[in-house]
Amino acid sequence: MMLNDKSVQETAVLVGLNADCFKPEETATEQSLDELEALLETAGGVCAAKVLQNRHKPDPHSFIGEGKTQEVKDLLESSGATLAIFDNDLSPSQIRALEEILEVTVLDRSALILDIFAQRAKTAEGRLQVELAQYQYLLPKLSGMGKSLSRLGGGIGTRGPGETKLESDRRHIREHITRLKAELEAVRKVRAVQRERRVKNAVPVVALVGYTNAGKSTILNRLTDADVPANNRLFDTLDTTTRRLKVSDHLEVLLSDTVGFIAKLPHHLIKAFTATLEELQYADLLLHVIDASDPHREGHIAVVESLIEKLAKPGIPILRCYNKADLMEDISNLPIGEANIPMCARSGIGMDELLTRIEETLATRLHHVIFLFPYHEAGHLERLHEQAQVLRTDYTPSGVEVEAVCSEELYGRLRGYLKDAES
Ligand SMILES: Nc1nc2c(ncn2[C@@H]2O[C@H](COP(=O)(O)OP(=O)(O)OP(=O)(O)O)[C@@H](O)[C@H]2O)c(=O)[nH]1
Ligand SMILES: [Mg+2]
Repeated sequence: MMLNDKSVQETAVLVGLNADCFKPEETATEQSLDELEALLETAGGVCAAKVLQNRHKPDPHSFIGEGKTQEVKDLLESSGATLAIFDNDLSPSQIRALEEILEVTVLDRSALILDIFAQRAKTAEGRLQVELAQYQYLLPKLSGMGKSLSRLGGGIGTRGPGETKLESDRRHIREHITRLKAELEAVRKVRAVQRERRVKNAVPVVALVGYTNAGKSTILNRLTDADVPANNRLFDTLDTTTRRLKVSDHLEVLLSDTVGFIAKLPHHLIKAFTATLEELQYADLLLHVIDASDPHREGHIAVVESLIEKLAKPGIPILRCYNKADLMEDISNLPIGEANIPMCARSGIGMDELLTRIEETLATRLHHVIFLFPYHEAGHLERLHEQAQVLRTDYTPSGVEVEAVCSEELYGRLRGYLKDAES
């Protein structure tokens, strides 16, 4: 057991402003403060107190108002907390003003999420994306930075670009951003080549999407031998993992796990993670994984759906996986309907149903057929191998018989060769 575990944990007071003039995604609520606490714990910190202030509009100087700032200051002093984390996005001048009054480091939700991503990023691509997001977040704030930049040592909000890097001038950071973008572009090119190969092989892509901690990685592990870590914490997965999945005897797909979503995801992160999230653009089917037992389920569904709308192909079919049904006392209030599947990924309940639904959904876009090509037209075989899934090839006296799963388009072009075309 680690003795000093507690001593390295940073304590923070969490603050949120609920202002009438804010848009819903800008405002803080009790629920978003609870989520901020979960984010803080994920980052390795401890919450000393949560303060929610209601105002008509933000105070031009102290954001939450003089009286409330004093209350936060008292809480900081009595608890010995060294951080004040705001649920709302703060401007550089707001951060500077608040740090002057509160005399501790002030962070906002975006900085905290970026910090978690910096801790979690494992692959080269993930690290590049997080670093890019951090620099893009920092750049406009640079001139206004007070304490946050001068903090020594590690701790929440300081991971990622190192202290010395932060002190260098804006031009240096701009150059660095350009370099990171170029490196990411190179990564994207490699992906594009891989994707082209997949398109040629006509393997449909199914992507798991959903709120963080909903159970996406658990489902991928259940269905394939991916062995992706699936822990009970936010943003466990940052990198896309793709595995082949045999859905049925005649359908194979690629199943991808993706980064989880959360309310108020910093737009720098979404932008920086385009390479990873691009996976959604090319998917043929989305599995929206939902923690059915979460009291804020409907809010989470709305957040994910609005991000799907931004990031995925319009009109893409979506199956909703109501996961963690085992944690619900009463599952009768789950929506019923073909696109909704109750399940418990941890024990495997509902997985067969999921496979059936995947097949049914994709089947309307795919044709499972048997062609018979006369030997002098066997050239079509090559095209089938390139653009469809060939399941069986038999050389019979009347020609080459090919059993395949192919797209609507290819089906249209080759339907004249269907074995049972007459019947
Ligand atoms: N009770 C219960 N727990 C589950 C179920 N499915 C997953 N979990 C747990 O929920 C937690 C999160 O699961 P993950 O699969 O890591 O979730 P994720 O959506 O990949 O999360 P991120 O990668 O962090 O976005 C883990 O502790 C899982 O064991 C389920 O059906 N029932
Ligand atoms: Mg995961």
